[in-house]
Amino acid sequence: MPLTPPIAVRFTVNPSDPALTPPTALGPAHTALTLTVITALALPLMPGHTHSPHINYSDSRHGSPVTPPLFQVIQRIFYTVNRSWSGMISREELRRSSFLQAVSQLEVEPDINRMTSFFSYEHFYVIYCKFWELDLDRDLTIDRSDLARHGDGAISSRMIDRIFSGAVTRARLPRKVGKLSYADFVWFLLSEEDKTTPTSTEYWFRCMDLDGDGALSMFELEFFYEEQAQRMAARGVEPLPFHDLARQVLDLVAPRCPGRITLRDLKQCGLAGEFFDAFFNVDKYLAREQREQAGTPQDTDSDPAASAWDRYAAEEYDFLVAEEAMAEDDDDHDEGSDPIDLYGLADEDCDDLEPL
Ligand SMILES: [Ca+2]
Ligand SMILES: [Ca+2]
Repeated sequence: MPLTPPIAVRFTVNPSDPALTPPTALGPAHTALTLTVITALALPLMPGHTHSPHINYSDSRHGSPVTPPLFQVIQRIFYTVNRSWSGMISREELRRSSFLQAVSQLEVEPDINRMTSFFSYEHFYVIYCKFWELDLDRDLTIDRSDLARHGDGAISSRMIDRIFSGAVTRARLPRKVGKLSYADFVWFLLSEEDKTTPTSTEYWFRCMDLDGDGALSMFELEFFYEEQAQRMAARGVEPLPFHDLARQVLDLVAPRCPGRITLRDLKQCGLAGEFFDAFFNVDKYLAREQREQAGTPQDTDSDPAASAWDRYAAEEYDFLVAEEAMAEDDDDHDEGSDPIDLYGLADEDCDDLEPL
């Protein structure tokens, strides 16, 4: 049985959201799938959904509520399929993606949690709980100090600044200054916990490309490594001098133009995760270094065919289930412990009292 979300929060598609307006650069509306249309397509696929399976475009434009599991499924669809980051899925993007194949598999797969690419309720629950842990004031947004607590403070402050700078804001989505929405957080967490995907590589590349010229220069690498080195020193680890690290990184990535790393270089080298963690996630960088020194580069208990995200989500879900079971045990224990003496009768002879 899936766990119950901590609270039934409802997200609403805002009909005035500019993201729902087709951009003229991409042609007329019928050539691409908008957020609203994807909502309508995905809604009937959700387990236990309570809305009409015949929801249509006009219904959504009037602000049909979107429940968190559905909202997240939509974000995952865009994260994986909308390779252009336009907020509009083109026919070509849909054709090249695994989404339609995943939809067809729903007809033969009785357990939706096995559909880990888009539809898993367990994956929704993990992301939702992670958001819930950070959103202390319950305003359904994440601010800088909230995100700084993610992963016990693993992400550097310079990278957090970049995430909030708008470098990875998808076009036309309205956003509050200094706030990440739930949708932004879904993109952040998917990118942070699986740096092997194309979208993740693009996400972090955009963050590190400070001047937006399409290449990571030595200056940009040093800017992020400066804080990373300080954080390693704070953990009692002597950091490599930047020039030594840069030499290692350039050997790893082998950019076509020496000293300038492009997005294409990073995708082609297949080691984007190692690259990014070396510059802004000190804990993952050190953990990988320790595993490599110990000769155990990968968790031997996990399914080698599973993605980094699938492994992360499975571990976190098991942890959340265990945590919830412990909380229930504590509740049961409390109920079975000494009763509160509401009436001050504990020291009196109560033999003649009727049980309440
Ligand atoms: Ca908040
Ligand atoms: Ca640059």
